[in-house]
Amino acid sequence: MKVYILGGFLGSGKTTLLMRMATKFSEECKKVTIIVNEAADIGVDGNTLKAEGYNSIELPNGCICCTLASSLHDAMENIKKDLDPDIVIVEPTGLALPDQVADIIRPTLKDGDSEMIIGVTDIQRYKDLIKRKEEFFKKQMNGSKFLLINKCDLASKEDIEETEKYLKECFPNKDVIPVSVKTGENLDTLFGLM
Ligand SMILES: Nc1nc2c(ncn2[C@@H]2O[C@H](COP(=O)(O)OP(=O)(O)O)[C@@H](O)[C@H]2O)c(=O)[nH]1
Ligand SMILES: [Mg+2]
Repeated sequence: MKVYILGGFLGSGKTTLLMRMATKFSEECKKVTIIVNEAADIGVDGNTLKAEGYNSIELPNGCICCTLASSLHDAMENIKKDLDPDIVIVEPTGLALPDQVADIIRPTLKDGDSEMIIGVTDIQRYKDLIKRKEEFFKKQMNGSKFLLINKCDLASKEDIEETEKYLKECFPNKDVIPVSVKTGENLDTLFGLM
């Protein structure tokens, strides 16, 4: 079982990426389970995911990295026991710290299971949100295996390069991948790293 945790601000593209990933894994005949913690987020909810045919678990009214930690832990144990999927995709809220989510999930994993955090940044909000909330942003991206610069379909080449440079300075050891999870641009590179 592989667990993917999607980290990033509200609106950065986590749900859109989640749907891309779920589609890709399903096409490979892998069994996918999804955990969403929408709280106040708008996007895909548990009912929509069920309608699409995915096993999904919704943990609303709190944050899975803090107040709902035990719910997340229990949900993971039940998923393992009852469904035993190949893939679990977890979308926390935009305020969650993904490495805390990973810390909660890790003790529920068995031999051969693994978890990976994928950091999603929104290039359109790089100049305002990311810069203004730099400290939180860095904490949020800290545990990621690699970083996506999302919504590149909306940005100029110069803006992409500037954002890439900034992220590489902040996180010298991480791959930084410009993508558009909406148009599918460069998603093959991303899937190659997963
Ligand atoms: N143009 C463009 N829009 C995107 C992209 N990814 C997400 N969006 C849009 O951004 C909004 C927020 O996306 P969502 O996946 O819900 O973000 P979340 O809050 O992180 O789950 C939606 O209207 C998406 O259609 C992208 O790569 N390009
Ligand atoms: Mg969402």
